[in-house]
Amino acid sequence: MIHEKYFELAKEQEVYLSRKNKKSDFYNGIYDRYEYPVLTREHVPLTWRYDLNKETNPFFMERLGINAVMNSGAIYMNGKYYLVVRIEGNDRKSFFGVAVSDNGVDNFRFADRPVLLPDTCPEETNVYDMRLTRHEDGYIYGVFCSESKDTSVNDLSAAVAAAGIVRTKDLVNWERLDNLKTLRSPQQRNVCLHPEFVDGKYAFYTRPMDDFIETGSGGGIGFGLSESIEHAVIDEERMTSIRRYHTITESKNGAGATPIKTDRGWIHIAHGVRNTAAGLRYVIYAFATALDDPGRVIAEPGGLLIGPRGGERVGDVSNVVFTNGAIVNDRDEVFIYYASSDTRMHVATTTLDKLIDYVFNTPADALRSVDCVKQRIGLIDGNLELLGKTNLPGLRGE
Ligand code: BGC
Ligand code: BMA
Repeated sequence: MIHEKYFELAKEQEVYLSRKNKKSDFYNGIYDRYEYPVLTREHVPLTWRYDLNKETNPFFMERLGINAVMNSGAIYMNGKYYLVVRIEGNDRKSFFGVAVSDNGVDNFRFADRPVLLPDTCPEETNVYDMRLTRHEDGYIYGVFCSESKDTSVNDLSAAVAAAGIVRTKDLVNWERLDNLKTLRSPQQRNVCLHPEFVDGKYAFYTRPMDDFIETGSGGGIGFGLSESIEHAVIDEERMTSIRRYHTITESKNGAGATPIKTDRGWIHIAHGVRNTAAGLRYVIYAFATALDDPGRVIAEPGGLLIGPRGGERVGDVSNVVFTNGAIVNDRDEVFIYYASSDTRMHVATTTLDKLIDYVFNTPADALRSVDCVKQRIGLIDGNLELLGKTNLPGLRGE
């Protein structure tokens, strides 16, 4: 017999899922933010969490709770917006779930069941953060972090991060391929497959790391080619967007959404990390690479594109925004899906024109305070001239 509480919760959940989202009053001219998150743990079907049977679950308890919903890959298919999101159980293990919406900003619904990846990697403990790439070879690829225990050292928390690769045509049937091998980097996280062949090869954005947390000598987001996708191997990784002292990428950076092709270049929406007394702070930034060489940076606006604001700052891993998926729809509208504080998913929307303008016309980081002030005074002087004033009111020395 179905527990009566189920019907009550199902009704409440339906109200929550069908709530209309609206743009918030945040303004920067670059993108819009939204009032509500697009996916939270409350979106996860009740059937994934509760045993509905009154005989076996008389108190209607969550038997397998969900802790968080975050860091999703994204793809536009048949006019709909699909997210392959990282779902973290109360047991700290993550897995992937597919959710779909008609408009990309609300009413996301999960498929009946989460994704069950082929179990080809017995040592793998956790999987997360899938980047989806519609490749010109005809497949949709998912590249994700595959984490295993590092048994070579006597440290319970030591782990190894590698890039797992799956492919699908329908987001239902998934074929698992070999993990990516990078011959010169012991660990990899935040790997993303480029949508097109480069010199006839599969091209990956990588994030070379010396160990599980520290990128060490890894200087930033790498780029490397592989002959095969079934047994992907990268020998040399060259650097694209690099980490720099006293910028938003000082501690780490990594590829985010699959690059977006535009007339001016490939636009990348990535993440940068700096260390603070309150722990690592993750923000989202953007850069562009050349159409004829997607590993070469041709524009990099200074500073962050999206930083954690208000309630976004609070969660399991506070002070984090993180993206691994964006969608451009058939009207050239852009949907940047990002998670806040490893807890919930949001969307920021813009257009391709605005994104191009942002990436190519925002000044680069001048790297030193004095040069940054000069940059800003240049902006102010232009404005004052336009306004017909030569100095600020009250400071004219009159
Ligand atoms: C967590 C990730 C995190 C990584 C590095 C993993 O165990 O699941 O969310 O990014 O550690 O801190
Ligand atoms: C990482 C990522 C994410 C996560 C972030 C903050 O290194 O791979 O999974 O959002 O840390 O915890």
